[in-house]
Amino acid sequence: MEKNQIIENLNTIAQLMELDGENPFKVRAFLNAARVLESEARDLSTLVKTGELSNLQGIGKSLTEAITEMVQKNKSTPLMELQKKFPAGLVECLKISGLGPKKLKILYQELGINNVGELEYACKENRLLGLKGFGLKTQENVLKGIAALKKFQGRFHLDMAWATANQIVSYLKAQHKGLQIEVGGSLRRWRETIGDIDLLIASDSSAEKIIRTFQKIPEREAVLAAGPTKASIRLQSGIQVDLRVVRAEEFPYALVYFTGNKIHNTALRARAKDFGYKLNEYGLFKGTKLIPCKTEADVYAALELQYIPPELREGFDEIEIAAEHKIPKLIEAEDIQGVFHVHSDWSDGINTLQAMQQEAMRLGLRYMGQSDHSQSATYAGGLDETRIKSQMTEIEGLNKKAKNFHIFKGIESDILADGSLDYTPKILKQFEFIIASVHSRFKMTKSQMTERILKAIQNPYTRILGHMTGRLLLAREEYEIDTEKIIEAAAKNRVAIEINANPHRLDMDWRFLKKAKAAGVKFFINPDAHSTAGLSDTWLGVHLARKGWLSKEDVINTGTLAVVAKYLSSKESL
Ligand code: DGT
Ligand code: CA
Ligand code: CA
Ligand code: ZN
Repeated sequence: MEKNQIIENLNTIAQLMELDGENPFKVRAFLNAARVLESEARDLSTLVKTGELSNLQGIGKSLTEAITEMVQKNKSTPLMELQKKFPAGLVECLKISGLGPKKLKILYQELGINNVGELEYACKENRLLGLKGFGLKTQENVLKGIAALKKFQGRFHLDMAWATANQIVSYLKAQHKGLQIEVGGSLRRWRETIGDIDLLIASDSSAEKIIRTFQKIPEREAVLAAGPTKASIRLQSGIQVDLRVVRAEEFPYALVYFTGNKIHNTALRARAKDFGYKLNEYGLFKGTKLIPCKTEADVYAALELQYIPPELREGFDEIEIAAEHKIPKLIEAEDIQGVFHVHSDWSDGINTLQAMQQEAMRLGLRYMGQSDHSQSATYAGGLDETRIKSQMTEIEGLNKKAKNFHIFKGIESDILADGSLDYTPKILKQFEFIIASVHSRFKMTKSQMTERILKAIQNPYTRILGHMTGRLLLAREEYEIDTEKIIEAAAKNRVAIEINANPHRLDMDWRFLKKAKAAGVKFFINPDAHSTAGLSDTWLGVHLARKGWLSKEDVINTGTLAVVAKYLSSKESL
């Protein structure tokens, strides 16, 4: 084993020992040994052979053994033993700068954090704030440390990718007035996670100048490739950006080419071939003659297809359906009239109810469904009966004062392990709506978890099923469930399914929306906001709904206040 690796292992052993509650002297001995080796110029294997190792300052019997094993056998028993005691993901958390083993131990024990993704999500939900020795500053530092670590992970959340893309587009437009530029690739298709950002520019004469500007963007970390019409850079955040410049005439064809996924694009080229054409990024040709198109819609029309919105270009059945001109009018951002699933500082949000109300009004919304956590969610400041009453009084006061805006009184009730909701019926019936969500005990078998959720759906008080699969994108796999059974039960019991628009969730998965719609399910697009800023995630959810082929009519919170109020009171009286 190389010396550098040995030093790293000694440090890791020390950190894991501390996590394990080992005697501080022993921990320090390992840290000290790592430092001694760093400043030791002589060859380690020689020191081992001659027995000189144990003469070094502070290197006693157990350290001599540990180092000798690494040098001679290329492994470390103490390290392996310690690693067995903790989830691998937790060990990974030790790499987060600014987060030492002492703090990590608290997070592991108090919040059940198992990996970096869970930790990031816990920060976003302000879970750290209630812990002893933690504050807003620590939470921010942990998030910064995670961002640094994730640079090397390879995929990125949708919100971060869009923020980055918009920033680059503004930068380029500021330097090149009137620039025609579009985002392409998975980002334009609004995939839930993004590999890299693809940008497409139309320019007949300034390609090289634009490429030069692009390479000079202040956030760059490295230029990976650069030619006369294309370039790739990596930003400090770790995300890669591919830029391509085409002639103005080629732009619509190139945009089609750089937006659809491979399956969609291949099917499109095959269709062009059936028409006796050839389609590529430079144009649609009959022989050598270009079939003129000014827009993407023209390209689709030339292939006798209805325009296919980017979100649908995933290579399922969109081309067949476009050929029959049967793609429905998809939901749009302006259709949203209000939001449900909002947290405040009554539980784990960071803003007051009033601040959430003001922000929702500023966003042009007409109503908000307040749903803090229920009593079992002690980690999130869940509400007991007394606090529910006080919150309801506050909401009534806010409602009296606000014209043209209404807060519905609700709760996000934990679905307990046995499938029941988190309060007695006497309390449950005081709410105007209940979102039922799983927040604990994720590791059940598929049939147990399905039964648990089915029972919650059958509960007459449940109106919305929250973040159905429990996935945390790039962090935690979804729990296993029988999706079809759940969809069927939701339709039958008139329980709406949430499209959770939080960029870490985007759950239920858009791939099942079409099926759920066909079964008769209705949806809510919910921000699951834990701060005023979080309310705007709603519009990410709109694009995910579009990916699932949903229209305005499928989504309850596109209705007016009166319609939604009627919907909420219309289920069999309880
Ligand atoms: P990503 O970046 O992994 O999230 O996914 P995409 O879909 O953005 O993939 P990317 O960046 O490799 O490609 C960008 C776009 O260009 C994507 O819409 C597919 C298209 N594309 C790239 N290379 C080819 C190709 O060789 N053939 C075809 N038909 N399309 C391609
Ligand atoms: Ca891409
Ligand atoms: Ca790319
Ligand atoms: Zn939740």
